[in-house]
Amino acid sequence: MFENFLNRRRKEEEAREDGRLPPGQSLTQKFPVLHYGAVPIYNDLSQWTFRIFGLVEQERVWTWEEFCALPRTEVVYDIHCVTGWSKFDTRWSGVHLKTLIDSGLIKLRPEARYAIQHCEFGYTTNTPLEVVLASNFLLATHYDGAPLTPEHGYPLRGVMGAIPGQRQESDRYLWKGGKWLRAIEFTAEDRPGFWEQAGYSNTANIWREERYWRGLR
Ligand SMILES: Nc1nc2c(c(=O)[nH]1)N[C@H]1C(S)=C(S)[C@@H](COP(=O)(O)O)O[C@H]1N2
Ligand SMILES: [Mo]
Repeated sequence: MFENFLNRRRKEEEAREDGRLPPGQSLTQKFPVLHYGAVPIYNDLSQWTFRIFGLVEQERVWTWEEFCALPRTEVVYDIHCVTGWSKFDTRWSGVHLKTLIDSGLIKLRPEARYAIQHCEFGYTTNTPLEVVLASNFLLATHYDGAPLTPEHGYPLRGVMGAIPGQRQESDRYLWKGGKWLRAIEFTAEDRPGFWEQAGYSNTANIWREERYWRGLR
């Protein structure tokens, strides 16, 4: 027991020295569940759709089957929750938004500058466009080789992680990935989402420890 604790402490110190653990975070081996409100339960996905709308040349609506046929990617992320836990080397698979744009499946209008993720029960989260187009954002259907569990976002969630050993300007806390994701809207103006309106930082950069909203600038 105590040895485990010392081990974890040592790993945490190493990670901090490597520059892999952002300021104020500690490591966990568990996978905590964190969200506001209820977990939606899907008995079947026949009515489920995923929609791309707003400042796009053409709106898109994909059924579950169609979504599963999109070009897929597997990624490994370190994830960082604003409440202080970090988990290293989490393995996800799903679809990169950038791939859909590069392959012409989504055509953005030039005025598009922000992306709003829309989830079940009205949860939203917002980022600048370049953040969801970066390699550290994934539309994930699987975690660690298996479909997402209901509490982690089944059937589809946004995952906002950091690529181990890399620091990107686009690295954000995990709340910038919406669970039970149903749509992404592209906008010209920014629109603070659920946690952003509840007092969390609009920008949420993990390396600058942007946790809370510091008032109007
Ligand atoms: N729909 C929805 N997505 C959400 C949240 C939420 O409240 N609702 N919370 C966010 C927060 S704060 C975190 S840390 C992660 C947690 O993901 P996990 O429960 O899979 O660890 O989900 C994010 N996505
Ligand atoms: Mo979080």
